[in-house]
Amino acid sequence: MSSHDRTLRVGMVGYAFMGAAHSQAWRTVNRVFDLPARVRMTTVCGRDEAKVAEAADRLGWDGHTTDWRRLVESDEIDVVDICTPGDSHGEIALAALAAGKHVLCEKPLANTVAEAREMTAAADRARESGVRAMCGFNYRRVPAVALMRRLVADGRLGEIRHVRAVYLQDWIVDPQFPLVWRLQKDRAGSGALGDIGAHIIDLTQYVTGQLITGVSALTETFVRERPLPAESSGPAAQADGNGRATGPVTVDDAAVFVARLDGGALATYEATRFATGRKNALRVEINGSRGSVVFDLERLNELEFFDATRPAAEQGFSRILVTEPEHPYLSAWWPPGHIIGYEHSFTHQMRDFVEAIATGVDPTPSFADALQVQLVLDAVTRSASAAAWVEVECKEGAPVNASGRGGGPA
Ligand code: SOE
Repeated sequence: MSSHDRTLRVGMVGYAFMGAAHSQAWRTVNRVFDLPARVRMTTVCGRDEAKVAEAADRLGWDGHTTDWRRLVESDEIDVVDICTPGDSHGEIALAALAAGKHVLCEKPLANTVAEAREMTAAADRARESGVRAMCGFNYRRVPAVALMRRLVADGRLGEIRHVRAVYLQDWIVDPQFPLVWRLQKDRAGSGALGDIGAHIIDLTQYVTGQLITGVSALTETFVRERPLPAESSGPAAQADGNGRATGPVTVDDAAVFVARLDGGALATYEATRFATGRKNALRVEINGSRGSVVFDLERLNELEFFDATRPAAEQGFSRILVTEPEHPYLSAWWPPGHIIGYEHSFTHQMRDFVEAIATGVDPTPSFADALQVQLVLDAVTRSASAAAWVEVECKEGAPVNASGRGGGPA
């Protein structure tokens, strides 16, 4: 927190898609929500001087730098927002926490469990001096997801029996799509699994309050060689039929897995970048003994609810329009029926982060929550390569189902 007023001076590292989404949220958060602190978009950081200078101007940052270490060490920065590929999350977060900066880190937290553990331990140490850390699982902050979680918590679905989650994209179906960083293991850690699978792992654990205890998984890489990006300094290039330099895809294009949750539910997950025609299709369905609920990101202002306690002749999935002011965040926006969008989840994320910092409480999802997701990602990867059921270690090191519930194949 700056010395002279309740201002949080933010430094953001990375300015591509997530950097742009975060910038929109930083620009908006104090204009929509009445918060105990104001953010100042102080510095954006990127490797290319000309490009980051242009991004600073376009995205609304006061200044720019090409040196993230200088940003992290600066006395003019209170918060570090990490919007870079996963291979730099660890070193930036560790340096920022050691420098006493609050940290928001994009998901997944890291590329490996070891890094995620180190980051979580550093966040735990930093918390003792009032430093806060959060991981950017933004879909938790869609009001319809909050309603979904409340219906489960209030017992309206009864005993949770099934969780069914998909996250479907198709942006790399064309084999000529270049070998960008998201397709390289050393940069991204994994492919669809960590990028979009992480979201449905976090979301289902968040909504149900249950943890994944074990998985059985398949992964596939459908296109194994791609043209190098124009400015690539990437992996050893070969030449394709047209003489263009190509490189190996080293991550999964798709991951599908079944899982047990520690409350006894069975779950199925599908994360793919090859669902032709599906652009950003996240859907979660939960079936319980007293009802079911469905969230679909393409209709993010709505929730489908089936109440099995109603008279049979009146039963059916009802469509709840989640725009009333009693739902989280919505009283700050527009009157009922005036819907919100994808970008609002990031503004809600910044709202909660700023309030947590200003009031001295821990924001969620914490790095420990994100470590739990990382442990599931790791279990899925190990299961797929071993063609076997793999128990998920919990963040404290014991298997999640040490509680005796859930567990491997019946
Ligand atoms: C992948 O293309 C991606 O940008 C993810 O990285 C984001 O987390 C997701 O919200 C949208 O899709």
